[in-house]
Amino acid sequence: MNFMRCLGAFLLVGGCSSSDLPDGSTRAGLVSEFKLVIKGHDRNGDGKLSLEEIQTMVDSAFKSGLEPELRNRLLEDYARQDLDKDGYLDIAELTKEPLATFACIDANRDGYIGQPEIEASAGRCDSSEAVAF
Ligand SMILES: [Ca+2]
Ligand SMILES: [Ca+2]
Repeated sequence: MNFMRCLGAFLLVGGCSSSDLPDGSTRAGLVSEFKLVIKGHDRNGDGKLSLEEIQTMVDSAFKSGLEPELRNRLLEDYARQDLDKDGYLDIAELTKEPLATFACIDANRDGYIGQPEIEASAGRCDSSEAVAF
C-alpha cells in the first residue's frame, strides 16, 4: 500500500516531495494540504469532493492515461475513505488516515515530524510516505 499512498499524495499535492505547499511535517500543515486539495478539485463548490470529482482529479493528473488496474485501485482507495458512504469525501474523511499515520510517527507528540521520527517509524506506521513529503 505504500506505493499507492505516495501516489495518492502525488495526486493530492503534486509531488511526494513538494516544497511550495503547506508543511506536511506539521499536523496543521497536513490538514492545510488536504484543504487545498479540496479547494483545487471541488468543482461545484460544496466544500467536499464527490467520487466523480476525484475521478476527474485522477484523470487530469495522469493526462497520458493510467493503467486501468492502477486507476481502479486508486479510485477504490478513495472510495474506501468515504466512511459514511454518502459518495463524498469531506475534510474529516480525507485526513483521517493521514492524521492517524502522523500520530503514529510523531512519537514525542509535539505535533511535528522530524526525520529521525520518520526513520524510527519505518515498518511500524502504515504508509509513512503519506506524511513524509
Ligand atoms: Ca462521506
Ligand atoms: Ca514529533
